[in-house]
Amino acid sequence: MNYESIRKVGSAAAGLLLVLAALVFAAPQGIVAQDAPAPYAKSESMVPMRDGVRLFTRVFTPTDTDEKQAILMIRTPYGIGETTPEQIARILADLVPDRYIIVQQDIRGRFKSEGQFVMLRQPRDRSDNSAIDESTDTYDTIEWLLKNTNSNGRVGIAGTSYGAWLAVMAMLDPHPALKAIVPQASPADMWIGDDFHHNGAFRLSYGFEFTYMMESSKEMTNPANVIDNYDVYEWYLKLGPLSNVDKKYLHGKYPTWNDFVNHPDYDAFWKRQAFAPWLNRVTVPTLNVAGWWDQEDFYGPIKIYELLERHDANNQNFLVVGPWNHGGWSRADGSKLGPIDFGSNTSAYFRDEIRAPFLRHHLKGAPAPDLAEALTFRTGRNEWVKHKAWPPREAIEDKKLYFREDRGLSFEAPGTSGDGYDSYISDPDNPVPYRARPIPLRAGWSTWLVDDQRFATNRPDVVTWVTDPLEEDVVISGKVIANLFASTTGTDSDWIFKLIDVYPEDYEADPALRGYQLMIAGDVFRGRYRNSFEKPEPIPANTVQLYQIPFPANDLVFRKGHRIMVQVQSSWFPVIDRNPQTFVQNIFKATESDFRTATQRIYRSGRNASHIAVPVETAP
Ligand code: PG9
Repeated sequence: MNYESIRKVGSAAAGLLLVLAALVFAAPQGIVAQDAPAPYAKSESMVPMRDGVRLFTRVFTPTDTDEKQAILMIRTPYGIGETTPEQIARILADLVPDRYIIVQQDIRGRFKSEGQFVMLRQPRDRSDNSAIDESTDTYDTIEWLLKNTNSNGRVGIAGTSYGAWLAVMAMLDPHPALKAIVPQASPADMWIGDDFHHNGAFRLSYGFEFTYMMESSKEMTNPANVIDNYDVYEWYLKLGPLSNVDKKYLHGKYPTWNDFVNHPDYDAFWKRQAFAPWLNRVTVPTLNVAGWWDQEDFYGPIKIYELLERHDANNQNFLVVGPWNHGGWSRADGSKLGPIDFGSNTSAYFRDEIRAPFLRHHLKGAPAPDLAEALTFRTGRNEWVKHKAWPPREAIEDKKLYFREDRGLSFEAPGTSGDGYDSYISDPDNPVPYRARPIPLRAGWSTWLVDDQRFATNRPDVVTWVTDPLEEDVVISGKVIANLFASTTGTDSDWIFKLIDVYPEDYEADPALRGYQLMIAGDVFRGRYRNSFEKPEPIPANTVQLYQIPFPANDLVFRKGHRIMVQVQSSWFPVIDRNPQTFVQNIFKATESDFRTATQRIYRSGRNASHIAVPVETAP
């Protein structure tokens, strides 16, 4: 698909959008092969929507058969480019044998399509008959395709990230011909856990760069136009408070940035954009796909699966989670992510054994594949595990892993008295980088979640607790929740929690991984929202408060001989904006003088025993 033109954008776009939806779904990246002549004829049309706006649409029709075929549709805001039949055949290689009619479309307001683009356009007001949204645009396109192609009357939609979100939107009021969707890493809630915020903390580098890239024009604009430091950490630090973004660069002209500024809290705007209010029935068989190390949208696919599952009386909703980054299921070789080896080609397995049979069944009438309710790749042991339910309910014991004295971590609870704590100073002028510096605009974004955390471990503003080497494997399967009892001398604070798998010093399987600190879960919580996401409150200074950081899902084995580590810190820059550490009503409007150093304490005994709640699988 359009990844050629995205490549031209280069820089952050290439990093942020490496796999971009553009690749949408199969796109085995990294295959450099001579394109063989492909059995597709290509045609392009401006397809009219109900309000008269026309969307640029390309249809690839199989030329080596006269039979009616199913339609596989891909919609994107990233531009469908100049794709040739040969390119589409290469990108969707695993689906070519099934001879789908393949349809690509630029969504409303993007690239060659007419109309106005709205970032994650909210579902329309159904009382207004003239209203449109992505659901109606998909409906109208399907209606046109049924009349203008030699189809068997069945349509599937797949996509990655924004393209996945569009696929989920299509199921809100589905066209009756829509028979299957495969959303891969769809966001579900941009304030709680996907691209733009996590638990109220703003994802600064992503939020700024994505907005600039998408809303400077109808096409993609390179953030390197404005980000001129090699080390983006330095650029964002020099930027100062968020209010400088408009003063220096965006000047109130970027709708998405304006939304960030005008909706700092979890208000009706974010709730209406999220999927929770809308996914109250399963209208179309859905294969939800997520990656354990997805640097953009991991919350989304798990949340969508869970929302649909509440209404899945006919067993049409499935979940697959693999050891992937954002789009990793599309890579030619899914046996590694960064330096971590998974022992088999996990992406090819997913494409060939899960996705293709799922689509073949629903779109071509092939026998139903034996799909597990939830299929997860259990890292550490490197095996696919079939679950009857997600999160799993059988053979699970809820345990607590406690922060202990001497920076220890243990399943043994501390005493019931005392007020032991560990402490650090958080300085907004010297925030903890989220990756080892320098942090270039281009490289490393797509794999930063598997970076070795040793660069952070010895910083004085990062506190680390670690177990002894494990005497036996510890299998964690389900939902992990960090429970931090913490105080600050300030009146607002961020709490970043990381759960880390520490490889043995004498790791023989791969000497390059000796002592490696692999993050297997990490997230931020903005302290002002501890009682309510809707109504932020100052934190009472020097008072212990409980902060809970839930993780969407985990399934892994901490191997015998490894150690389990946790880290807590109060900044993660510039992936997360700096908290002023002084309560202000709207951090997007904070000024330089609001930013203050704070002394943080993490408590670990008595009533304030910080711990992680972990679902541990008991031996079968
Ligand atoms: N993570 C990207 C995105 C999706 C939806 C909204 C904003 C950004 C993407 O890869 O498409």
